[in-house]
Amino acid sequence: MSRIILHVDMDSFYASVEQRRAPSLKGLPVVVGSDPKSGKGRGVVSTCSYEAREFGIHSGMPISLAYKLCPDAVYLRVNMQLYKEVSRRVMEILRSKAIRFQQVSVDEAFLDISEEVVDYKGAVNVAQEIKVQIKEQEGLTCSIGIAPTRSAAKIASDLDKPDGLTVVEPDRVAGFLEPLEVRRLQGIGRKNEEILQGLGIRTIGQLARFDRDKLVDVFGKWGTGMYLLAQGVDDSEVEERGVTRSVSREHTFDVDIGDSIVLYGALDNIAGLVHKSLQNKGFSFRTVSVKVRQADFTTFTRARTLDHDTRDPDTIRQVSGELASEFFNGRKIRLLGIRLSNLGKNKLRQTTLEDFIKE
Ligand code: TTP
Ligand code: MG
Repeated sequence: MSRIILHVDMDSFYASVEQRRAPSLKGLPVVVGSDPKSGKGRGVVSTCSYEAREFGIHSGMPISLAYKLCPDAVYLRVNMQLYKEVSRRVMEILRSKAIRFQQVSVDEAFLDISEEVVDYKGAVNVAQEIKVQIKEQEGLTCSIGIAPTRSAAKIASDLDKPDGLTVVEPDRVAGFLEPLEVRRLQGIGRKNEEILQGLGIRTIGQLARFDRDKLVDVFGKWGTGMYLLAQGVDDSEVEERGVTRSVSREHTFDVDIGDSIVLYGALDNIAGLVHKSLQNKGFSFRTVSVKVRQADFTTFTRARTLDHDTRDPDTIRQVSGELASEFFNGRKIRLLGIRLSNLGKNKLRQTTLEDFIKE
């Protein structure tokens, strides 16, 4: 089942906070960073207002160059304590909207609202609510991307800044990514971009259609990673760090496998591994999901929720086997995975005989 993920990113964050604090700065080019020292400063620009961006100024640029481009801009030192306070309040608003929430920097966060809304229309309502609340409470604007994956949502939030809202419905992900430059994919920086250009790849669509094995030759494991991202495949989850919401294990076969006996055996192994990490963390579970990626990278997940909490390894084996069985039909499979979720919060557990044997 496809997910609904929001990526929220504040617009010109430090500069907007400064403009909010001193309304006389509204509409002016504001540069936040180190002291320009009349053009002799040696530090960099942290960020700048959209008015300053019109002069070509941007984050990371030497402050001396910014000064050359626009000496009349308002230059302010970084007031981290202030930005952190505002950030904390903004994140509180966001956290209240989703069970699955993850702050990834001072001004951005992911929300997986698959459980809070039923469709993308509902998601747009949530996004608009977020915008209104942040505007009313903090006087700031943000840009939001909505998509079925984290990586597409992040790219989407950046496309229509400031105060943007970009929605990418599940059946539109590939088409959405297709014309964009590869640089927009996370993990593809200037260096990788150059290498890809050498291969004749400029857009994400071109990358998605390129030969995967050749990418692996050039980039190693990351070749497969970027290939999948370009297809719009990204199953990374929105998870607050430090909070365990699920335990999972997966395995990619060295060669694609069609033999169901071998596949059931592999699934049993994975079940054993995932059970071990469940034990280490002291959780029980209620939901078992399996992930099956076929040789052509088509990926399926199937899940079943039990009517009771359990820690039983045989239940993991049995349920995952049943869930995966529809895919063990001779078709070649590249990857298998098992995830346990709906974890029991009570870490105190009954010791079973099996625990003595294993520990
Ligand atoms: P960003 O979200 O990358 O930038 P931004 O919010 O200023 O502008 P945009 O509207 O394009 O999102 O970063 C958030 C804050 O992090 C930014 O306000 C300042 C800080 N920052 C730095 O200090 N140095 C940097 O190089 C970058 C990119 C950001
Ligand atoms: Mg930002």
